[in-house]
Amino acid sequence: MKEWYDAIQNAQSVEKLEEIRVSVFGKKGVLALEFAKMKTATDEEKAQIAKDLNTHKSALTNELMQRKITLQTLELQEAMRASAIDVSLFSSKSQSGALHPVMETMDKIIEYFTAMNFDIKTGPMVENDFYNFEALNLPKYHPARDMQDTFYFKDEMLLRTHTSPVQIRTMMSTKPPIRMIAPGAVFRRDYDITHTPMFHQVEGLLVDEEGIVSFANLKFILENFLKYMFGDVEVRFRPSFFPFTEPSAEVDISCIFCKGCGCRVCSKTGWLEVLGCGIVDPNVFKAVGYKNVSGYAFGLGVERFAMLIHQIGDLRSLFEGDIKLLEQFQ
Ligand code: 2NL
Repeated sequence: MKEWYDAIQNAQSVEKLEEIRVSVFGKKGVLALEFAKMKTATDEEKAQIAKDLNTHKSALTNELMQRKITLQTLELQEAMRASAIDVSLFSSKSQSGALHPVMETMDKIIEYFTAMNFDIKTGPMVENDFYNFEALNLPKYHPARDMQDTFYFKDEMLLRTHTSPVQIRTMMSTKPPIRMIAPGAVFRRDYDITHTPMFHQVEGLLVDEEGIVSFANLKFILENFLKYMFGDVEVRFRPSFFPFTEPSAEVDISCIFCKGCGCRVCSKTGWLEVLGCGIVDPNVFKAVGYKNVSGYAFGLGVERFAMLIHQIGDLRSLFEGDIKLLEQFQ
């Protein structure tokens, strides 16, 4: 029997131990064989054999159990060691996402106007003729309504061409005073290096009792805004025309590339056009049912700002989703 005690002690795996258990305790195992020998023994011998065998049986059972626990522990430790993660190993560089330059620019614009106490308002992109054109002093047959410029659905529905319908909706649902910006996507049928069929605008509107809002207020808020966005630049207001404002102005900054000396980007003028603005036309207030109020409004293209800030030449590259371009803005 000694050999079996040795075999148990020398077993190197739980699997091997199981083989030994079968060889000792199995139906045709050594214990069964030894017990079978009792048949031919005398009564005294039988008693002695049975006593010896039962002692071995419980001793071997005990040995097996002990060895099994030892081996299981060793095997668990080995499994844990094999599957352990070496935190000191070098890893390959992981990819991380980043904010799109248009959204980053949008966030900075929103940050300024939020600090100036403007509310942020949004509205539907699919609009109707009234909110997008009629209420903005763009009557039927106005050239801006041209099929060539606007994406139309049936029943006078369309994709908004500016975010002004958000201001119209806000005025029709709330009383003055109003101090808001409307950021969002707008749509026009245009596609070249400076135009894409979808782009983003931020428009602003301030309305208060008649006589309170002046062009000087508008000038202050926009001059301050452009210095916040572009740093130390000159700001210039040029008379212009929009159907929804009177008087109207376009706003230029001194060229951020040549500091006003004249280069390719500013077409040698030294100036870059960045926004449009004006005093809200009385016809707009009439359309929304406002009386005895005055206000100013402005609008800008977010992609144009992003292009100038990041020196991107072709507007279309902002929408191609090319990783090579986007990686540069991480
Ligand atoms: C531009 C010019 C502008 C407005 C937008 C506006 C809205 C209402 C009433 C009056 Cl509800 N005006 N918006 C006014 C002046 C200019 O945008 O060049 N945008 C890219």
